[in-house]
Amino acid sequence: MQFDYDDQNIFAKILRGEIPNSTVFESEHALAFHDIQPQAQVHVLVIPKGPYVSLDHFARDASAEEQAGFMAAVAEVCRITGVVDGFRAIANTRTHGVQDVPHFHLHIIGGQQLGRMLP
Ligand code: IU
Repeated sequence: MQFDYDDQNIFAKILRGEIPNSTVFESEHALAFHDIQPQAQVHVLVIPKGPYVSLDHFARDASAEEQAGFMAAVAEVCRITGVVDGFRAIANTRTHGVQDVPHFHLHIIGGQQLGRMLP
């Protein structure tokens, strides 16, 4: 599988500081910010700082340090947003997964009771 990263995607622009964001947490390897169209009381996107288009790209090609840094950011977002009663983590991927932005992002959705979600 060939992964071609487009550095003009909107999250790349956010990472370069060309577009503002509502930051929840930032570290060397990851940035987390509030989704501009929240689907629940908590809706945060966690993105790696490296150029990865999707979860499978990140899982295959990111270093162990980048992956650990990303997961640490997820833990920080869960702590900061206080989703102690649970949440949903979603990585929409490519066409079948209805991915709009081609920079890997994990949606952290919660802060309220969610419904069942299957196609
Ligand atoms: P996706 O289908 O998982 O690729 O959804 C992209 C998400 O990014 C979606 O929930 C948008 O509301 C969100 N988003 C954003 O937070 N800021 C932006 O500038 C843009 C999209 I464009």
